[in-house]
Amino acid sequence: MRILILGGDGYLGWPTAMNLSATGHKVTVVDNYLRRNIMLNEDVEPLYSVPNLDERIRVWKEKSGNIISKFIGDLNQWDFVEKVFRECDPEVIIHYAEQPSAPYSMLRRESALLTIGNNIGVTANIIFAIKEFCSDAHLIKLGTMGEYGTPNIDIEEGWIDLEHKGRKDKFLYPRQAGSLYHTTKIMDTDLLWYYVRMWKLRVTDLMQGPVYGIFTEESEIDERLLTSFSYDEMFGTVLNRFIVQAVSGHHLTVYGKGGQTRGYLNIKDTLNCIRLAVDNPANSGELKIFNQFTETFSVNELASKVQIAGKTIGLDVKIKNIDNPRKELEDHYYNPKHTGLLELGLEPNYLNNNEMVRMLEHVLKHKENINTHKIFRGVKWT
Ligand code: USQ
Repeated sequence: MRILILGGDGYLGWPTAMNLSATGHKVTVVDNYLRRNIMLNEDVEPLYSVPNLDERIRVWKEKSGNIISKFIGDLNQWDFVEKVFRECDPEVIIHYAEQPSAPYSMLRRESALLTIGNNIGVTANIIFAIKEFCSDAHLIKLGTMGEYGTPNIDIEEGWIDLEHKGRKDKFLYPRQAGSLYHTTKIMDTDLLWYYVRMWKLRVTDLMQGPVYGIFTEESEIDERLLTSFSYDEMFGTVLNRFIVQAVSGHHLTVYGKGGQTRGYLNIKDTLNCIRLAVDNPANSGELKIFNQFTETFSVNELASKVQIAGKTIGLDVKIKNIDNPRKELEDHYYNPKHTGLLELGLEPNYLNNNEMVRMLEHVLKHKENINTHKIFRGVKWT
C-alpha cells in the first residue's frame, strides 16, 4: 500500500517507516524537524546524533534495497499538505506529527501555544486533506493513554456505555488529561470523532502509553539506522531516562512517592501495533480506538527493575525520591483494559532483565556523551 508517515523523523516515526518499507509497502515520510529544532533551542540533545532523513533513507536503500520517499515541510501550511497528498495519493496515513513532550508543553506560554497550534492545526489539515484528496484512506493517529488520566474507575478501550435516568447510550470514555500536551491529544480525538461522524472518515486512534527501548529489527542491520534516544527531562520517557541515569551514576529520579502507574510498551510493540492497525482498517464512518500498551508498572517498580539489571553488570544504581515537578496523583487506582490489539494477534515483548541489560550496555558505549546536568532541570507544572 501507499503509506504516508507524518513525523517520519521521530523516535517512533523512523522505525515505523523502515518496518513498513521492509514488509513491501511504498512508504513516504514527512517531517519538518520540529523536535530536533526544539531540542536545539532548549539546549538538550539525544544520547548520540542520528543522521537526517536524507542520509537515513540513503543508508536504508543501500542496506535493504527499499526506497523510502520524503518531504520536508510544515504540515500546518496548506500548500505543503496539498503537494504531499497529491503526489503521494496515500491509502494509509500514520500521524505522529505532533509536539510529543508533556513537560515542554508546560514550560512557558510560547511552548504551550506551539503545542496547541502544531498539534491541533496539523490534525485539522490532515482531516481536510483526506476529505479533499483521498476520502477512502485510513488514518492511523497516535493518541495517548494520558487522555484518560488516572480515574478511580476501570478505563475502557475508548468507549463507555452509560445508563442515565433509565436511558442508555455509548460515548467516548471520559478524558481528563494531566498536561497541556495530553489535552491537545484529547482535542485531536474530538476532532477526529466529529469528522468521522460528518464525513464518514476511516480512523484508528491508538491510545499509547510511554514507550521504552532502542532496538528494532531493522536497526540491527546498521547502527546508522538506530532511532534517536533522548534522556533529558523533556523528550526522554521515564525508563529510557532511568537507563541513562544508571549508567552515568546519577540517582534515578523518581518523582514524588513513585506510585504513579502507567501502561508501558517496548518500541518493537509500537511497530507491531501499527502493522496490526494497517492490516485491520476502520470502516468508513468508524472511529476504532485501541489502548496501546502491554503491561503496567509504577515508577517505583521501574526504578527497582533498573537497579537489579544494573547490578547484574556491576553498576551500583541509587534511587532517590525527589519533589514531583508535575501535578499528578502519586498513589492511585489504575486498571485500563487493553485487549483489542491482543485479539488482533499482538504478541507482546514484555520488559525483562535481558532487554534492560542490552539497553544499559548500549548506553555504556556512549557514556562520554551523557551531560548529567541536563538530566533534570525541574520543569514545573505550576
Ligand atoms: N517520571 C518520573 N521520573 C522521571 C520521569 C518521569 O518519576 O524522571 C514519571 C512521571 O511523573 C510520570 C511517569 O513517570 O508519572 C511517566 O512519565 P514519562 O515522562 O515517561 O511520560 P509522559 O510525560 O506521560 O509522556 C510520554 C510520552 C508521550 C506519551 C505518553 C504516554 O512522552 O508522548 O503520550 O508518555 S502516557 O504517559 O500514557 O500518557
